Amino acid sequence: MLTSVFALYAGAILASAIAAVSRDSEVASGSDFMPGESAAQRDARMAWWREARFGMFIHWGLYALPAGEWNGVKVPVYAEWLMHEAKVPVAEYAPLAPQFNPIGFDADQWVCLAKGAGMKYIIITAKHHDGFAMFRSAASRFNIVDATPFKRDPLKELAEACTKHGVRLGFYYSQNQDWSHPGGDCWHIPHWDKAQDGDYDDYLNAIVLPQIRELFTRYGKVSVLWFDTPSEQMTRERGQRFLPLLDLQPGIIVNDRLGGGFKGDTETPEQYIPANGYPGRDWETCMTINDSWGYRAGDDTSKPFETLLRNLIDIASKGGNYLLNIGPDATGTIPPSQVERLQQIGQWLAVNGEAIYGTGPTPFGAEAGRFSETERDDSGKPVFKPEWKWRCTTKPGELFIHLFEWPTDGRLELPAVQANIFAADLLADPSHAALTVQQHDQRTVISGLPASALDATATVLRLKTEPLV
Ligand code: H79
Repeated sequence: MLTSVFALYAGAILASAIAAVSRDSEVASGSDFMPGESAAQRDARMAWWREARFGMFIHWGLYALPAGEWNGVKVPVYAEWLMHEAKVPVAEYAPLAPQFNPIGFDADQWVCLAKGAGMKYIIITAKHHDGFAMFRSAASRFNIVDATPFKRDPLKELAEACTKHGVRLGFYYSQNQDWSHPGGDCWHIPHWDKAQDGDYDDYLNAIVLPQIRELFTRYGKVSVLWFDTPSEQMTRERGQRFLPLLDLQPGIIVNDRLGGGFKGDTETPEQYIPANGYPGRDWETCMTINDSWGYRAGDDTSKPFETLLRNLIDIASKGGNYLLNIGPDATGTIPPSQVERLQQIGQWLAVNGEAIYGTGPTPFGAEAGRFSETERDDSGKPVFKPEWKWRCTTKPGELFIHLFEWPTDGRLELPAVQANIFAADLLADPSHAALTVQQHDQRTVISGLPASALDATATVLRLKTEPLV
């Protein structure tokens, strides 16, 4: 039965909700990127990230120009994969650079959009798989300052705007794949252009390591380094060459995609929310708003606000972060439907943010859904069927119940809470009128709720608790 199986001692859970993330024995020590780091040092380093819960991913590069179409042929889905999918020769892709002049780019506006959306950090593609650097680089002339009429360094401008507005900045850097520099990896297919032939170590030594050094020394504080798509070539030994660079950015958080068996600081489920999160690990789901990371012409399939907000809440209730992507176009304009979605999320967070930021996972669990007994996915595992009635996030002494469905009779039943609930109200109620709570062995009953939801998408019920004595 839901209540008896999943109701835990809420007092203890609440007190330890955030700390519990790092208690698992596997990560009781520091990061494998930072030998010698203690568990306490790791907790201190991860503290802002665990508080943040919501970040902005930005995929922006030369691929915004073709925007998913090459020689009249639309390539499937991910516009930033165009060069790979259409097998564009290096000498045909490079001439995009002199056409790239995103004069509409406004770092302040982007950072303010993120901030207004309630996002606490930004991760932008410094270099994606196409090999083009969106920053000044002495390691390769294939960069936005040297190869475009724009000549400005958008990462520099973003770094300054982030400092000004109090938003953290991190860099995505494609360390393994590079389709333009000799020796870079081309992801499971043979090189389609002789110009790509070269030595992988030379590529790492001449392009990757110097460019990461540039990113770590010219832009002030870098809060996150986001690697992507390692292949077998990124051995342990090669991965280890990156480690000394991390010393240039004390406190940096690094994801789990360097390769070479390094686990890094964060799990990075892409385009999905894990059924039960990753108990004992920090994690971040990255997702597109529409169907492509990089700008794709005509893709106005932005997910409904309801879906995006539920994802944020679902992720927080499982102890993770939501890294939600925007794909600005080649003029530096963010697609209007993406701006609109972010503003909607920001409006909700302005009222309900305390139920997201710095919260720990649910002490219940069954409310998230269940694994199908009949349906299996491609790898033979049972399919997880989410349920969308409610979710729970926690803080010491508080339970936040995010209600997606509103009870018609003013009365809500929840599983039993093994702590004394001494107050209940709704975050969206300006008067914070007290609701009535009855606690039973198997369930909790809240009554006196308004006839209709205060927020059509998610109304948050706050329960204040103290441990049972
Ligand atoms: O940067 C974003 C993606 O470009 C990159 N990671 C995020 C954050 C990424 N997503 N998936 N992959 C890398 C793995 C590769 C998927 C592929 Fe395909 C499947 C490559 C070729 C087939 C997707 C579909 C891309 C092109 C067609």
